[in-house]
Amino acid sequence: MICLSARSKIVPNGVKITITLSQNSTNPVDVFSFDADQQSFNGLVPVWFLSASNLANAVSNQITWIDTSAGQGTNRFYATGDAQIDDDQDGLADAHEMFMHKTSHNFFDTDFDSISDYWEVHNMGFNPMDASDGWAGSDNDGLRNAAELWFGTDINNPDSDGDGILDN
Ligand SMILES: [Ca+2]
Ligand SMILES: [Ca+2]
Ligand SMILES: [Ca+2]
Ligand SMILES: [Ca+2]
Repeated sequence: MICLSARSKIVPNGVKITITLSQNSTNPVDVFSFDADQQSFNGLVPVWFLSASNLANAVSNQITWIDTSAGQGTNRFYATGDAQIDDDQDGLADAHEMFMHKTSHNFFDTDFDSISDYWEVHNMGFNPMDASDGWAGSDNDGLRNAAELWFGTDINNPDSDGDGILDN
């Protein structure tokens, strides 16, 4: 695990985030934020937003970024994460899984519906924490959505190749 530490400071045009990396890391960094209604911190429970991505670690081991969208009167929390570490190699960085998708960074298919977390999030618009979308058959051709992906057929077309025979 790469060690990161960050501190924030209010500057005239927003909030300046200064991230310090461990000496041996050259990986880019993502910044996540969460706006709380009250001044309470709910940790990883809420969905955090990706505020900045792939901030480059240039010469020193410090990265700075200014959040110009930080408004007065909001309680905005920040977190930083390594943009490349991906323990389960599903294509989603550990930090994205933890802060944004709430999926496991140890299982590439957190809900066990046979569709990887990455594919659910980026290609399908499915819920990576709910297996019912992968198991469903959207077009009633007798094939579950996960099987259609496996065979390369269309989940929304019962006869993907138009040969008059259903995909199953
Ligand atoms: Ca992952
Ligand atoms: Ca899945
Ligand atoms: Ca799913
Ligand atoms: Ca189909």
